[in-house]
Amino acid sequence: GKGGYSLRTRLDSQSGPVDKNTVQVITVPAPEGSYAVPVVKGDFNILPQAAKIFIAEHVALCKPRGIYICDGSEEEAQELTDKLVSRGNLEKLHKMDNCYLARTDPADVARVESKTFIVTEERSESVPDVAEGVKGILGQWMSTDDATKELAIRFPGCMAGRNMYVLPFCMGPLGSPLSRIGVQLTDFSYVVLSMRVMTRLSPRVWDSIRVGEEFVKCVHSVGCPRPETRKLVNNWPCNPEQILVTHFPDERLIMSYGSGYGGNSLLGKKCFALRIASRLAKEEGWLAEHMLIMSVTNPAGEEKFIAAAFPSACGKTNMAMLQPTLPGWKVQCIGDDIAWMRFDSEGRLRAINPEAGFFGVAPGTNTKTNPVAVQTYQRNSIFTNVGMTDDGGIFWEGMEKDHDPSVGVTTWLGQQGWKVGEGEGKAAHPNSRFCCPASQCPIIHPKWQDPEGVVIEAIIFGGRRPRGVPLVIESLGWEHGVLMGAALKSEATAAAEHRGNTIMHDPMAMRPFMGYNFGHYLEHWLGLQDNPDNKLPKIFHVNWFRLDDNSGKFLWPGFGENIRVLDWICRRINGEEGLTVESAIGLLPAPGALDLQGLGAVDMEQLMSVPKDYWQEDMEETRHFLQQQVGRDLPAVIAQQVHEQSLRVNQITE
Ligand code: TSX
Ligand code: MN
Repeated sequence: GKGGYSLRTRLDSQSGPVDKNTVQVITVPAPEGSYAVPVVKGDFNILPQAAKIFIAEHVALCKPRGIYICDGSEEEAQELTDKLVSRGNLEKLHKMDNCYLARTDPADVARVESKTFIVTEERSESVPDVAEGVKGILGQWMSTDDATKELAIRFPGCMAGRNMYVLPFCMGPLGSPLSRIGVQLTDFSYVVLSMRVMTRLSPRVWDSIRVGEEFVKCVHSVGCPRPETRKLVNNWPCNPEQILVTHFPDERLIMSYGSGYGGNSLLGKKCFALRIASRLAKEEGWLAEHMLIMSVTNPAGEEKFIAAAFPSACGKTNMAMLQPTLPGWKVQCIGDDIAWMRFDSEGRLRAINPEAGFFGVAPGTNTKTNPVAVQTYQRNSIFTNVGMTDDGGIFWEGMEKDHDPSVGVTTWLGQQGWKVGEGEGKAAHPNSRFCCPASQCPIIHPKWQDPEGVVIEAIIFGGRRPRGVPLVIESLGWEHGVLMGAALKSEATAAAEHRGNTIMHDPMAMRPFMGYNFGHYLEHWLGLQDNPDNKLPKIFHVNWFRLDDNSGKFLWPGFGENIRVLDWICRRINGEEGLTVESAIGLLPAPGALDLQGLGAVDMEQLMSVPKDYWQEDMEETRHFLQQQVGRDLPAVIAQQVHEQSLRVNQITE
């Protein structure tokens, strides 16, 4: 294809009907001539031609010893689980119901942003035109030639001695017009089991391909051909020195090598549902966003659907499963990580959750911070890099109050006899995960699989901002709201490669997940207002993390009390008057407009204040950031919004 990563392979169509269930491949030119690889499960012959070609090309490239065509069934999952248990890859958690623990090689514990690339003909398609000498943080581009070279030193023969698993999957409800299909090839059955939780893994996808539906091609290898040259740690196959995650948006292709971990290996999630999908969405006029989707119902029974984008370590999953403290209110969850949204023929913004499970950060999750998640992962779940209690339960940092301290823990590194308060180091890796089916969530919304999606009436951006940023701000309009998203920043997380307590930019919470030039992305968002039929949702910014300037304590109790902010947002959607006061940075709740009944003392004056000196500096920093990182690709409308907000901030009288 167009500048693509092309394999000189084709299916052997001359050899007549294939009666043996094998994948016949001919490499062109043929170093080894024609050969066949046994299909150890499933029937290759009945697959649609486009899938056969994709598989055969990559069989010829990766040289697996067998092909295992997955059907997503329970029996299949049991077979693969048993095999992983017998090899010591998975450990059964006897205290729980059908739950397993995986320990990775400690060198393979997170997404690797530095090895993640978007590959296009032109650099400017993938990343903004940054200022000379500036390192862009909004994604990385690799040329087609370089990518072809890098893949050519990794993929040939990379699955030798291993099975190639073939996963037909759907992102979003099967049959929804908002959904997309993919086929992932992988040589690690842990990935199969995780993809079975996180996506709709179903042979029905073959039928869609047969009638011509486009599918995203996902190729994943841990990069450990047999016989192994590198000694496995924890029996976890990976090749950390050679990790490379490449996306070819023009070809709807993802090639990921060297890592078995989450975002590097479950290609339906970040690679497909965000990076590739954001490109598809741009081409086709929709949105693929790093957002939770929730519904909020007030005591009168009025329901609203909200999407919200938060950088990591802001409690996005907790928010998606919030337990309201105000009587009569109800929150239901549609998704905790990704939203695909499109305006329908009546101009309503329809959203689906493309995923089928939650792949959440474990540490910090407990019966106080997220009782709903705790219930969700009690069965049929896979835990990665958490601690294991001596009675076959799970343990991680933040779970101390849910745990009997006399029970010993085996740490994620396999160290036995670790005890709370005594043990050296941590029980769980800070980026350890639970992976559980969304269907088990006790507050999953009845419409979570509705093919039409749900109607989004508000978009919330949020960050972890210890200083200067009020609890909640409503944007002055769509363009100002897009600026709020573009200027999103948050106190940095320990989960990623970046560390420390600095405030980092994470525009739209999409910094690690942009599939194309962020300037073009902003243009796309702005362009949504050009269709007069579109009912644009209101845009808000929230900050649960502001600290008291004197005591250093959190000014806002957060968690279930956040329903008070959602209540105000719902009333704003209804157009209720008298709820706001104008400020330099947007509309704030008018005194008395937030329902604070039953809350202890909250210093609302400090919580809502807009300090002039802080915001003058912040606007200057934002202007600098956008100029440096988006440069000439920054839409004039956004530059103008920055300019106007700066003028308003300069006029603050304190
Ligand atoms: O998830 C959080 N949310 C959203 C919940 C719906 N967290 C945890 C973030 C880490 C991933 C929060 N932490 C929230 C919040 O609203 N707020 C805070 C800060 C905070 C922490 C503790 C207390 C109050 C605020 N109070 C006590 O510990 C008693
Ligand atoms: Mn996420």
